[in-house]
Amino acid sequence: MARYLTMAAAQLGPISRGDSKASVVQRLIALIRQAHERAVEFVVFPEMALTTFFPRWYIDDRDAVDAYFDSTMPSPETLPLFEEAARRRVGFYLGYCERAEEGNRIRRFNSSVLVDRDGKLLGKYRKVHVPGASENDPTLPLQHLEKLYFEDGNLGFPVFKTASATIGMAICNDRRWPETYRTMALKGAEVVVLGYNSPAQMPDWPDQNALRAFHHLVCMQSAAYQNGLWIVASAKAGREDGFDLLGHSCIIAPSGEVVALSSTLADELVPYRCDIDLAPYYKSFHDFERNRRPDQYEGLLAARGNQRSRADAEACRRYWDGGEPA
Ligand code: CDT
Repeated sequence: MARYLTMAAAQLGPISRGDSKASVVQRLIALIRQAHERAVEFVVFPEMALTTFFPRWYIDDRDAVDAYFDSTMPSPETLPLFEEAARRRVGFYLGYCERAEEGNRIRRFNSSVLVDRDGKLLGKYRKVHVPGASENDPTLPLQHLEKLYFEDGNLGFPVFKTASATIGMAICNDRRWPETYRTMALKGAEVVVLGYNSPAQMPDWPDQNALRAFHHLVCMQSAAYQNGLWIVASAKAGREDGFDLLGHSCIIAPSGEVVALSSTLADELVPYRCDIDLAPYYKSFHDFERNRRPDQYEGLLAARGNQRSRADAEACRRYWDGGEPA
């Protein structure tokens, strides 16, 4: 019997710096209600779905930045979202900023959670490919200081077997890396869900501006086909605190085709009834077990590139310990 799962990207328009988390949660709840009305069973919210994308600024006030983070999920502010989603039987992926106590110290990650249709937390993911810089450079028209505020994710790429499909998570920049998808596909993922905050323009690399949407789609379309995956990708979109974010929230089939695409830069539900069995169908075409040649892939797991630079790690620790900026 065919397995169908109706999923939706739950795109968000801009969230400004002054917006409370409680007000954003009301927008998320509105999207959950719409999903329920349209028979959607699982929605994907963006990366850092509760706040503005603050890494675009160097912010000296650490307490103000810390207020963007949550130590528990559900947190007091997001509990109404979890309750409403469970009442409506809509599962979800939610990106948020995680404050965790580990090894006797506080650590901060760019994270996401997967929640089933009963409101039960299935698992957590911490962004592996943290992009940008750790040094404040006020001369730049647009900064991207994720490496200052977040440590690298340390949970790998877990996948979660649900009643409808095996699902893995990624966050924004992870979608540009083939290793993200292949790691999860080898663990049996049939669906990869991800949220993003991607600048619509690159002021210091303007010849890329016209290609922003193309690059966003091309990496996911090829990954979906090469790994036999459904991909649901959800944007924080539109002009946020004076900076433009890419829209193009989408659902991509294991054939590589874009089967649903957002048409606005605002809060928008982008649903599609997905035939999950297309995933094993495309996987059987590639037949990893028979045709992969790991003996010929020397270097793929070499240490090169997989160590966060000492300077980035120190800048992040110094920032949160309250020392002078780099
Ligand atoms: N949020 C996020 O990961 N954004 C990155 C931009 C990196 S530009 C230094 C992205 O891949 O869209």
